[in-house]
Amino acid sequence: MKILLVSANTAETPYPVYPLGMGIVADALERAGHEVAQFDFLQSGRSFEKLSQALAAQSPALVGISIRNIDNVNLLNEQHYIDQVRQIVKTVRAAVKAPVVLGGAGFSIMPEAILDAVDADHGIVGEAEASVVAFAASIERGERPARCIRADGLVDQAGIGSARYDADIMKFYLQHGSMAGVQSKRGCVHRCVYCTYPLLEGRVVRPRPVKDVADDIERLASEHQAGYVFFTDSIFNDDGGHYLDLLREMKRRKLTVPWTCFIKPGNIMPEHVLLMKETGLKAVEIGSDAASDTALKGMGKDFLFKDIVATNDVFVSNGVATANFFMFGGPGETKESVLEGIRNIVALQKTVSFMFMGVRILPGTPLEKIAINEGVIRQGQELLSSTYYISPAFDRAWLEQALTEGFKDHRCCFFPADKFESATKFLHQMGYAGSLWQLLSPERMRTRTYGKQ
Ligand code: B12
Repeated sequence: MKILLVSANTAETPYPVYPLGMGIVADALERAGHEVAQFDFLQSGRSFEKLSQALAAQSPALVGISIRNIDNVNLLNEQHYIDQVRQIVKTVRAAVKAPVVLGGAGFSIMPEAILDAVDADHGIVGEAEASVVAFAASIERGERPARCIRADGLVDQAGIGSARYDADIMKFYLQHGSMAGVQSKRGCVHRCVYCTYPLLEGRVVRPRPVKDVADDIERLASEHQAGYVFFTDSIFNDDGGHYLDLLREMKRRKLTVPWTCFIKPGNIMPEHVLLMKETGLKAVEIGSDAASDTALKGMGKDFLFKDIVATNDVFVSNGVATANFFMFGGPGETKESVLEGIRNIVALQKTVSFMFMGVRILPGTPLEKIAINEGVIRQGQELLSSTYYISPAFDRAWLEQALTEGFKDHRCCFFPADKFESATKFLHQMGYAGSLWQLLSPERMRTRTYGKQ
């Protein structure tokens, strides 16, 4: 059967991101014998006309739309992406009779609301390697599957797909500052109150076979000339240490393509950093998330601010660039903890810090319950239009003022977090890859940590 997959994501902040989920779905469907074409709406220049042309050229019997982002989770500069998906669905309907199925991380967070908002026929919640194949078979048999499909369970670790990286789409992303995405595991065991990762990926860590992951990296380097890899795992340094097995395999194969990842503060030893560096690590994004012990506790974190300091130090002292990301205004946050957090961040050595104000409330998270209990939202309130939690201990204006004042004289502290990105858009268009925050602190970067593709 002919299937057209469309990546609807057009977000360019902090940089355009290769549509990895669509690539994995494409691979699963092709292996099942379907003829699959991939269309990237950002690469097309957000052109509905080009989409209509692709539909006319392929005449698909099924159209799948990948929805990665609902919004940009930035209260101070809100961007919403679902209206654009509705336009994409409308364009598909005008061109072909094929049923439209939705999927993707953004979709899976609030499937029913998005199905209604964009008027699609079906949606598949969660990881789709197996479920999309069963769904396509059912469409091919002329059946009418359920509107919203939830897989019975998670795919096993060997079943986590490798993406069919499309050469033209990859070229576009590499030329526009993206890194090539590779996923090495799924699952999150932590209980951060605001986070959807356990809902999307399950609560048990499922590492992919290290051979498969290393093969992906080799393929990206040799076939796509990828000069920088991003491990898209929600946390790279899992507590079980599976990431060390992958690093050993990369070392055995002498893989040294520059790479970066998300790190959770807490369990990193100098020997781990050295192994990471030997395999190409250049920079890490530390998921610090809150800046005082009070705020960390309120966010459900199992580490303290001293662990953030130690993790930052172990990378920096070994020549790896770091960025830290913080949210202010979460549950339990007080005026005192905000001011303490600002002092803590300013004192954090040799790093770049990005600050967000307010915490996006997403369905199914503990934060949704907290917000209902505190009267911030109503039971059953729709959350598609972005809704943020700000601690009742202060008002929004006070928090914005405190953060603006607190960080205004600090070159490496960015509030709002996207302040830095307008400056880097130009560099991304020139083909410089990744989160260019490393450029900010050249004296901290003895090694070159970014590269023109
Ligand atoms: C890694 C990551 C990043 C990295 C990406 C690096 C890179 N080079 O790829 C960085 C740090 C850059 C980033 C940035 C942002 N991110 Co982010 N990111 C993630 C994360 C952790 C993993 C995404 C990923 O690649 N997963 C691996 C792929 C394979 O999985 P997948 O896409 O979900 O695909 C599977 C299924 O969804 C499904 N599927 C996918 N497509 C389709 C299509 C069809 C038809 C079907 C049936 C199924 C299907 O099948 C796939 C295989 O099983 C997710 C959270 C998560 N755990 O998913 C957030 C997440 C996607 N990000 C999110 C957001 C908001 C952002 C930002 C807007 C934040 C910001 N303000 O900067 C930006 C946007 C960037 C951009 N240009 O789009 C949100 C989106 C939800 C929302 N609120 O809108 C998520 C879900 C996190 C969250 N808050 O809950 N992100």
